[in-house]
Amino acid sequence: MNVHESCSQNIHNIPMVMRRKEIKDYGTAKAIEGDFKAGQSCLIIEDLVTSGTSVLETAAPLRGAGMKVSDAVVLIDREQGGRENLEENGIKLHAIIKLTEMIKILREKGKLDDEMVGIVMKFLEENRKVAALAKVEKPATRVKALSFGERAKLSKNPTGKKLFNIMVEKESNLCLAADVGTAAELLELAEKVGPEICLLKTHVDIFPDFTPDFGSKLRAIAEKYNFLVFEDRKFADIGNTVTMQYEGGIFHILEWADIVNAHIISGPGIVDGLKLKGLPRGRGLLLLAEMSSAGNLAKGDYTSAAVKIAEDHSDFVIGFISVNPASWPGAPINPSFIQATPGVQMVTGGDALGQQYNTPHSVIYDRGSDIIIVGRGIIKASNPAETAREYRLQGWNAYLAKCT
Ligand code: 5BU
Repeated sequence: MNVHESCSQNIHNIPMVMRRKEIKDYGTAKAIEGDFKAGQSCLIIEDLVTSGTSVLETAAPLRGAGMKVSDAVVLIDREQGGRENLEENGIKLHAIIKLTEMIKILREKGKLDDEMVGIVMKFLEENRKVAALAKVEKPATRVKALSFGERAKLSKNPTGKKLFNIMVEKESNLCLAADVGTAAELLELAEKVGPEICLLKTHVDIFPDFTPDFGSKLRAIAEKYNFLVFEDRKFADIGNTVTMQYEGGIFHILEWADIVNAHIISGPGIVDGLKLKGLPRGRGLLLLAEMSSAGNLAKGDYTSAAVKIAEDHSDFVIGFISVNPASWPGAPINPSFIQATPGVQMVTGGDALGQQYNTPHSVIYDRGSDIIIVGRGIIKASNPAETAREYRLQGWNAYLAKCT
């Protein structure tokens, strides 16, 4: 159940709209039935909220149509992170009753025994999906961000343009970091998650079962679901060497990856080298301006140097791997560049080897990025496709909030 509003007259004469659930492409006005104008406020009504995904799914097309969404009323709050996730996306949750309150009442009335109360409470505790609130300085005044559609026109590179356009078409700024154990698993995962993503990121050198037809198989899936392929190769050598690494070896990355990335540690010659091979094929390059791992050295002057090199090669460089582009000197950076950020999960934190995580909303809204790159948050989930949808909605809502 989503927005439970009908277009018909109601007794209080409050105008109502309804989201058509069956329309997938809710970029079109038809996704919302009813009489409304951009700028009007819309209250979302739901029966129950769990992680908040369903409310966000409703908020996205409403906000996309220019309506303000700041509140949602639900009958039951299952207390599994919905309140916090919605709050992070600018929506205040008003619940008639919380699940724990219901359980308490049912216990008092003798409808539940202690054992069942224990089971339910344990389940709730173990299934809480709370996105911790962003701990980033928020700018005092915020300039309305340009839309991806407007930015597509500014990009000088065909792959950059295409990526912006795919994001608009699919309402997705989600990149899947498909770091699974085998190439076969990756292809299977791409089929499942394909509808939710604008970009699929590979580390092709981790696959024991790589075969020369891997690239064409992945590209066929990418075409079917309209996403681009990004090999996270992180080239770092001199220009001459990277031309060979890009084109040759076992992997022939140039053949199948729309996008690759490079460190700038070796200077601008690396971009010249990659461009020599990539530009005639219409490929694009992301420069590593920042990294997500603790103690990394990509900051300050290094980040500024990456921006300068990108400006000098804006026909081939489509943007950056970044963590907090809103904090860079001269921010906001030239909007033709795409910012893609790894280190994203629903909960802030990290792993045992230095990875650091921020939430989708924090990355897109507070830190000024465009694309969330999510790996283990999706691939380790029990249902990767469903989880990818949740990330897509969180990422997209944060983008919409920036544009209004
Ligand atoms: P994770 O499972 O969501 O932590 O995966 C993150 C992915 O992004 C993984 O493939 C990394 O190699 C990649 N990554 C990163 O985590 N941090 C960086 O600064 C860069 C890439 Br660049």
